[in-house]
Amino acid sequence: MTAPKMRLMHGPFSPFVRKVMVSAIEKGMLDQIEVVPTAVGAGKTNEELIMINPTGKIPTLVTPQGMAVYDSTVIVEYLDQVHPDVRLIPTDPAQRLRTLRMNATADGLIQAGVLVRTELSREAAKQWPEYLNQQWNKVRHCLRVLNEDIAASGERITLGEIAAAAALGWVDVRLSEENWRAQNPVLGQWFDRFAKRPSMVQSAPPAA
Ligand SMILES: N[C@@H](CCC(=O)N[C@@H](CS)C(=O)NCC(=O)O)C(=O)O
Repeated sequence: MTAPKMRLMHGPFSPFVRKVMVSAIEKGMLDQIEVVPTAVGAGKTNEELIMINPTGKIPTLVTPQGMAVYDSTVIVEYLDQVHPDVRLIPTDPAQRLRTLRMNATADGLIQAGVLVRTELSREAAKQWPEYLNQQWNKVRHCLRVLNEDIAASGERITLGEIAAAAALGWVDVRLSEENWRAQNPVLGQWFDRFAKRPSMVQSAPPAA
């Protein structure tokens, strides 16, 4: 009998889902996960999802024992617990802190970027320029810090690098007007290499 799988509530365009997918592939765990296409969208509650994850967001992972695990960072922590041989969140305190901080910077980049896109989607007269400017500043400072972190990082792949790559993949598609490589050349070169990894290629969003 085959072992029951984890179920991953998934959307192909979500950078947070991509973090989990890249992590699962890097850990060799993809065959333990059933991908469940899950619709989430502005202004519409997914009633089934919100019953198991009160934030109503993807990714959400349901363990074989039936526990809902969220958000993306906690899911990767769970994957590390299930398969500790290839850890993506190190146990060494200094490395762990560095990894989790980088992960937070990458998540913050996406969050500020989403607010930029939301603001830009309003008609021009209804936009709040100071707010837009504030969010663009966050995007640019997150990129600056990721550039510094990558310049200082070794060869090891952790959740920090995976989160950065998922965020940069999203920036390239959703904030394509931002020429971030010019300001952050180390990060740009690193990402262009990292994006060729099978885990990144396999988890790439479909072409629009
Ligand atoms: N902190 C969460 C963020 C997840 C997130 O924002 N997911 C988006 C898709 S990219 C979502 O589900 N949005 C639907 C909503 O907010 O209602 C994580 O790391 O998993």
